[in-house]
Amino acid sequence: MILDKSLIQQYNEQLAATQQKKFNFLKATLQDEGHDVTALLEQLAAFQIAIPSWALGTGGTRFGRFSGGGEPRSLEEKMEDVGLLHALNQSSGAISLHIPWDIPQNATAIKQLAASFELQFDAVNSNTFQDQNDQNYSYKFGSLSHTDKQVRDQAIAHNVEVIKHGIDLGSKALTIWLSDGTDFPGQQNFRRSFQRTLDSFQQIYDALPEDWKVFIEYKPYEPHFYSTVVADWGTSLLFCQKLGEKALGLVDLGHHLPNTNIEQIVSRFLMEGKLGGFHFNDSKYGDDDLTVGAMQPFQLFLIFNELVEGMASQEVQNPALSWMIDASHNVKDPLEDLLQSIEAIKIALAQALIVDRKKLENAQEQNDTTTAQEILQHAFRTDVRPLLAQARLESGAAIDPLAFYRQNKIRQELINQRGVKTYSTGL
Ligand code: RM4
Ligand code: MN
Ligand code: MN
Repeated sequence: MILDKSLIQQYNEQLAATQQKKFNFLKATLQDEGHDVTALLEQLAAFQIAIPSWALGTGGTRFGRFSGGGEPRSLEEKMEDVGLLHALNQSSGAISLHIPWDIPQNATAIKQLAASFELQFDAVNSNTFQDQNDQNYSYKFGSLSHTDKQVRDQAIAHNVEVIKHGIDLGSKALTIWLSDGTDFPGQQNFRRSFQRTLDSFQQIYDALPEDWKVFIEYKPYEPHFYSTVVADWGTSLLFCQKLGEKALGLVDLGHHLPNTNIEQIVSRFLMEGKLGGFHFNDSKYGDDDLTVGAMQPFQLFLIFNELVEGMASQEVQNPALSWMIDASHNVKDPLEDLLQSIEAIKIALAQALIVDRKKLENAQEQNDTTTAQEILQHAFRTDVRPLLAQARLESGAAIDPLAFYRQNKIRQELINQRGVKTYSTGL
């Protein structure tokens, strides 16, 4: 479905007066506090978050899947959905493909289609956590870490193939989430499986074009329940340090054990110049893949606080980061969920941008814990939503994308076009 942009304009006109009132109040408050509101608006408008091609359909659990209707049936329709999101919020100008779930059959045509929606191709993702019908060897006992060289070679070849697809589309990074691990104590020798994985990573690394990066994503458990080869940020960092400068760590917010201090991990990665990017989602227990900000918005803010501080610091030399949502839903409309996630990310970014850095540093030097806490909480408790709405208004997006989506019955329209019983590739 291609959105008629004049509809957005008409819609914004209805909301313009209320938006103006709210924005003027916030603008005056922020200016009093010494912020450059124009610069803030620019930073917010420029911030783009990639949408994964597997988040546009209803996600399943291992117990079942309930399609919401009107799901995209092909890569082209998935791109159409991302284009729709981008038209609504001007903040999701990139798509991240998972291979082989979404293999572009005709790269030139797909690139043209992407350009028509003003979309770029973000990192490409490999998949050696499932067996495909046409493969020779099974990944049941691992892929890049497998004891059998033939299995490892097959998994390496798949990653090289994914890089090739990425090159054709103009991607600049490969994300490897390696599901390899064990379910029972004694099943594998930890040291040897690390060494085998390092050797496999090295071969993939060697196949990267000059201007590419590889992101090594970590995850403590699932699908395996005793050990995971790339279990945590320390292991990811270790691999990256051994591989070289193109290898960077990837933080998926759901890939931590409960109560982990993720913001400190972010700071450590940045300190070493080894942070590649994020997979945003939220969780209460594990890799729940819930809507960003649905459970722990304060944690999200604290993560952005580290990012904003770190990226601006002279002491930090880290390449530009890659931002992506990695969530999948079985009860919500995926497009509504993505709109909410993007909003939550941008709220956290805006709040982190208005932290009084000088005062905070001063409080830290003085060991004034109370003031330090007050400064962070003041930013976190500021309602920055009118700022986000203003950035959208000024970039031609909808003031309130979710309300627009509902008002224009977009899901119903997608169902009319695609049918009720449609299923996207993905989990
Ligand atoms: C994993 C991990 C990967 C994602 C798959 C679908 O848990 O988060 O990034 O590609 O799920
Ligand atoms: Mn992920
Ligand atoms: Mn995950």
